[in-house]
Amino acid sequence: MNALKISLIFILTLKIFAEVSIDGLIAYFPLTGNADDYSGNGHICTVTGAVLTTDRVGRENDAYSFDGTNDKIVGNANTMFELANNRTLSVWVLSSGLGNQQIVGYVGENGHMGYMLGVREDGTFTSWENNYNDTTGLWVHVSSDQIYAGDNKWHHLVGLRRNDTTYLYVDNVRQSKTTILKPIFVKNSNILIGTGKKNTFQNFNGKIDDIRFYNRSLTDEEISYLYFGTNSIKFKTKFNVSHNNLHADIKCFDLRGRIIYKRSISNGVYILKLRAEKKIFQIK
Ligand SMILES: [Ca+2]
Repeated sequence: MNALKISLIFILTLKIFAEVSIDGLIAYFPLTGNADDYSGNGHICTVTGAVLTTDRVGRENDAYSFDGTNDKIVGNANTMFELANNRTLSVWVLSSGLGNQQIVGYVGENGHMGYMLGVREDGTFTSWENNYNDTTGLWVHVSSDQIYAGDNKWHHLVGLRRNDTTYLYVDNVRQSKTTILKPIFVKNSNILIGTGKKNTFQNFNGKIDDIRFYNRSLTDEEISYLYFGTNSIKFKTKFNVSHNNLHADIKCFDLRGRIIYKRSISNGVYILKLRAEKKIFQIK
């Protein structure tokens, strides 16, 4: 194997679903025909009033519509959602109404204690968190730089906590405001979708889709992948592999030339598996 050098370039144009590592994915609700959890953790949600509707690319019965009055989806309590530090909450949302509304989060029965994505009175999107208790209350909002309420357009929201700081991303852009408050939780907290409390409160008016909870902070590249990967029809992936008996470097780029995945590997046999729509490409 002396001086063996292999250089390979694969250029593939594929139709790819969003694929971010499932590492740390503690709940995943694609809302495809139902409100089932596909993370493997078996979370149970109950749908009240919300109805299936078309998603952001026109797929029927692939998102839920909420009437802004009493529609909601409520899930179970689980300590795995009690994330005071690193976490990520990702959702696609279409707002059809004005006023304070709640989109998705993990919050106590009193509407306090936890974290959530929502719409504020001023029309901004917000990632809020709260560690209110009976004697002292702290409630902070990381609001978007622009107003989106009622624009009837799909937007990708990510509420994320990374290294003690909470950020909000809208359509792959990190918003300027941040906060450093850590939320706390109560035993009767629940997954809440389209409502601010287990009972009806500040219910959302619009559509919600593709909810992901992670117990880690996604990287900017992963957020970009969630945003562009699900929107883009064509996705060019280029692999550069140079093998000099020591290591190989693999890099994948999106259509804009940005690196979406990179990894160095040592000698061995590897299987490269790409999952595109209804197909799996495998290279050994
Ligand atoms: Ca969906």
